[in-house]
Amino acid sequence: MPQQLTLYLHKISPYSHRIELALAEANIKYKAHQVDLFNKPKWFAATVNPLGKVPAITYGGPDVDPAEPSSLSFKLAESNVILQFVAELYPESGLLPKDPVERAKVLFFMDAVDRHFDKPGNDWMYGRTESYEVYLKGVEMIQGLLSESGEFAVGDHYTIADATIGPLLSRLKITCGTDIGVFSVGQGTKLGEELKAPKYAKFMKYVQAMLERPSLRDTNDEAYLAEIWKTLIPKRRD
Ligand SMILES: N[C@@H](CCC(=O)N[C@@H](CS)C(=O)NCC(=O)O)C(=O)O
Repeated sequence: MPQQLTLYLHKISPYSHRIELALAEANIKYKAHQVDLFNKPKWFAATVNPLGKVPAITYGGPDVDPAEPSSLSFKLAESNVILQFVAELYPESGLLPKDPVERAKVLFFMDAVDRHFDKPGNDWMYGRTESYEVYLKGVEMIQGLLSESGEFAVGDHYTIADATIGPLLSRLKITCGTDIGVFSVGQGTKLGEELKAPKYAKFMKYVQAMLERPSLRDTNDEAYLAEIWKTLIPKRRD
């Protein structure tokens, strides 16, 4: 009997979305519990993740109401750490290859996504950097790491490397399509146009392949995200 697995998440969180994707791709049964990040219940930091952030999971212990987590379950946070844990729990899922070199490629890709794609993307979107140049450099780096066919991040099937970047790709699409961000008007749209250059063709083909996968397609509420971004992301001052 597999042990209980509960995922604490929020719809706005790309890091939560990473775990949803991996669990869906591996067809793993779990309970999902939305944590209201705008009015966080006290029990969440007290009993699940002291940092109060999602995603977090509980694993094992008795099968309880997620709002009353058991002290007997294992608690884990940090999306990439959770992804690796889930992949190790279900080795037959292929989410993390057995071969040490392929495995290292997956872990390296995940690290590169956080350092060179997610961070500069957020810095630009929230007005901490003036231009999207560093973000575009990140796109080039990620493109260089993609598997030869460009269908998957690593090798010839879905791994946790794809789950790490998937939610960020759907959010990139929203930024380019809606121009929402703390940047000069038109910069989001301009980035979208730049990404159509042949130079980024392999990356864009990969983006398309990921967006079309049922795991992402069925959990991707672009309209909701765009609406909530409009209320949460301040407009540029000039
Ligand atoms: N590095 C963490 C980031 C998690 C994170 O920042 N989660 C945000 C939502 S996207 C959160 O829970 N924020 C609530 C808060 O900080 O109070 C991960 O990869 O899991």
